[in-house]
Amino acid sequence: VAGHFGYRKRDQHTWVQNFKLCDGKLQSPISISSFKSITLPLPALEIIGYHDFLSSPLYLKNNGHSVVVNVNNHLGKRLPYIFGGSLDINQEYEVDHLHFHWGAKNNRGSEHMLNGIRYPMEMHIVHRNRIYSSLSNALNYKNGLVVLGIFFQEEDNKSLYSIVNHLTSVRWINNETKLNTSITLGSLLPKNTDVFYSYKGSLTTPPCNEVVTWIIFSMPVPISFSQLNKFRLLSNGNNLIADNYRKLQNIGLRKVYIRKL
Ligand code: 1SD
Ligand code: ZN
Repeated sequence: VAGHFGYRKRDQHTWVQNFKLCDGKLQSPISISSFKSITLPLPALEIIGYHDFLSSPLYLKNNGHSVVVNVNNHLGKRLPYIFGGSLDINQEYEVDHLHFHWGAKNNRGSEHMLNGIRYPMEMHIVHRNRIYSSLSNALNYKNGLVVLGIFFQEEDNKSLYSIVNHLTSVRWINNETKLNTSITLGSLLPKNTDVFYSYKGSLTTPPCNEVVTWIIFSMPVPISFSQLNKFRLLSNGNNLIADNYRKLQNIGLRKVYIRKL
């Protein structure tokens, strides 16, 4: 979606010069506190088709900012989608792609913080409102996107093998490789999706459009140290991609809602 931007402190300060929206009042990520969140009696988030294998071929790509699995080529079949939860009634959001933000060290990497914790990695499953024909079209509308944010914490995890084992093939920018095993999105979600936080925010990368309903699951997903280290070897040509997370943004007047069981 955007061209050049960097994650080093001095680079992040320049985002607003090239991308005006990054200076808005509804920016992401934010620091979430369960105490300050407002409990709402929300229905469950309906997560449909997440246990079906995604149509192959699936490609894993290093885009210089992250590593991405595109899912939007599900020809013929209906894409996995979500509705309910904190989302407006009758609005369905189809999966488009997923990508990761990670740190060079275990004490950083996630974009959002939860109760003072920064996890070593955060996965974003980006969804597009079905009423818009494409991701770039959806970027023009307040209800355009939903991103599911999923934290990882260090522990072994077999369900990540299919992605992690291919990371060495996408070490360099624009490298792309075909996954030789299919994956389900469900295997990448936390065991429990009943508890989540939701707030109105933005893309965490330029151009920072304020079109994202964020849904952040409270429960993290396990990832092993050696799996994390494979992400940490990915390069954009000049530097390692690690530490590809945006600094925290002000919550301002926004409310964060929590759904509990
Ligand atoms: O960083 C991603 C960006 O690469 C793109 O995927 C965009 C949606 O098209 O979303 C942002 S983010 O807000 O999900 N980090
Ligand atoms: Zn992201």
